[in-house]
Order: sequence, then structure tokens, then C-alpha cells
Amino acid sequence: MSYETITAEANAQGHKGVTLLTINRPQALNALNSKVLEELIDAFAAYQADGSQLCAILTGSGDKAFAAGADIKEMSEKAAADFFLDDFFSPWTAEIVKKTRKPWIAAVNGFALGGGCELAMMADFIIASEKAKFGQPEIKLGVAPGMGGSQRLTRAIGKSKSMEMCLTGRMMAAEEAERSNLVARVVPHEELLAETLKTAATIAAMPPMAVIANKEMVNSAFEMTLDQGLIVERRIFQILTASEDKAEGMAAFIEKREGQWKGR
Ligand code: CO8
Repeated sequence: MSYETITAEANAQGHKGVTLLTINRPQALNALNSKVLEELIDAFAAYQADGSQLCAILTGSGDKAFAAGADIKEMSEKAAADFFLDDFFSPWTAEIVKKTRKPWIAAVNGFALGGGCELAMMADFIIASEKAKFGQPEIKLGVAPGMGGSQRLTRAIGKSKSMEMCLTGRMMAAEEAERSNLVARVVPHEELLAETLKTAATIAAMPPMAVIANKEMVNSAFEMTLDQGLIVERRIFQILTASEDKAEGMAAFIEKREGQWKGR
């Protein structure tokens, strides 16, 4: 499948099971317009449907930006009624976050601002280059986050820092983002893609049902009470014990060999 504003590569750079998605509007710092959204929805659906792929990476093209936000030029032409009636920004969570059961990593290579920061936070985790910069500068445009920033940033880094960032619009550098638990890891800029591919390949080599189950369990921690989450965890664990890959995984450990996964 070829796209206008993104690229998609299965088994990226020879990494089996790893799909690499790249937002490709470097001249606009990878700003997220309707076409990018439409194409990302399609690419994530294709990734989800492809049984040979088990971990995806989303990054930005060029050296400067992951995504510098929703496309301000496109939004400046819309009236309030358009935003409201189209439920603008709703498909990001509904079509990408909710429908992608397999994991994906945001490899943040530069500016992740506004919708760009919000998109990175939709990923299962973020690996950032030393040059990454995160921010919710919407307040400077007279608006506020609209793709989950006020909610996901607050859950990730806590009220005080999130409030400060949303109210001042300041950018957070990679080192502070790691210290604040916004990102899993910071790596040298030139090594970002190689490191993220390596991490994704590690995940893609795991038993597929266990990968999906682990993602679902961790996400449950954000959706329900501790008691409910613990029940979900136990039930999913119990279901996994019936899988062929559980029998294989435990046998492989005891026999001191690598597991051969069936994905069932
Ligand atoms: N949308 C559209 N185009 C953009 C965007 C964007 N978000 N960000 C950068 N660009 C374009 C610039 O217009 C410029 O294009 P051109 O060469 O045609 O003038 C090109 O990318 C390069 O940008 P700069 O020349 O500005 O590059 P600098 O290195 O000088 O600055 C910055 C980099 C600091 C990242 C700067 O580009 C910037 O501040 N960008 C905007 C960041 C921002 O505010 N993001 C939040 C957007 S709003 C949002 O995501 C949530 C929705 C809010 C609703 C708003 C309703 C009106």
C-alpha cells in the first residue's frame, strides 16, 4: 500500500514482525492533517490485521520533528461548528488506540508538540532521542489540548507538571521527560531508530497471545479500579495457561532451549 503523507514498511529493515510507520511531511514538521489521520488509520488497521506482524513503531521523517502538532493551517479554516459536528480529533483514539490490540512504540525524534505529543502518548510507550522536545502549547493558540493531552499527560507525569506545561506551553526536553516518566528511555539521536527497532524486534519475537494480553493488562490499570484490574489480570493469566505457547514456553525453559511459538 502506498500513501501520500506516511510510509509503512512491514518487516522493517529485515526485522521480522516489526512494522515501521513514518509520518512524512517534513516540510511542515510532520503536522497532523486530515490526510495523515486517514492514512494512519488505514496503516494501523493493516498492521493489526497482518498476523505476521507483532510490534509497530511510529516515528517522524526528517531530523527535526516527530510531529509539531495538529495542522494549524487546516484548523484555522474551520468553524467551531465543524469541530463539534465532526467530533474533531475523536478518530485518533477510537480508530487507532482502541482498535490496535498489538503493541506500538513511538520513536520520538524531535518536536512532539500539541497533537504530536498527544499522538506519542497514545503509543504503548515512548523511546525518545536526546533531541526530543515535548509540549502542549495549544494555550498559545487560544485553545487547549484536544487529542488527550490534558488526560494522558496528567496520568503520565502527574498534576503539577502537567498543569504547568499546559498553562505555560513550555517544552520539556528528553532528559526531563525520562525523569518524569513520560518516556521509557532516551537514546542518542543517531541511534533512535536502531534502538527502537531492536526493542520492537524483542517484542515481536515473544509469544503473540502473551504480547496482546500483557498490553491489555497494563492498559486496564488506567481504565478501572485496583480490584477490577486485579480480576482482569488473573482471568487473562488463567486463559493464557490454556495456550499451546504456555506449554511450549515452560517446556523450553525446562529443556534449556528457545521456545517455538505457535501463536495459539
Ligand atoms: N501546523 C502546520 N504547520 C506547521 C506546524 C503545525 N502545527 N508546525 C510547524 N509548521 C510548519 C511551519 O508553518 C513552517 O512552514 P512554512 O515553511 O511553510 O512556513 C514549517 O512547518 C517549519 O516550521 P518553522 O519555520 O516554524 O520551524 P522552527 O524551527 O522555526 O520552529 C516550532 C519549530 C517551534 C516547532 C514551530 O514550528 C512551532 O511552534 N510550531 C507549532 C507548534 C504548535 O503550536 N503545535 C500545536 C498545534 S495545535 C494542536 O496540536 C492541538 C489542537 C489545537 C486546536 C487549535 C485550533 C485553532
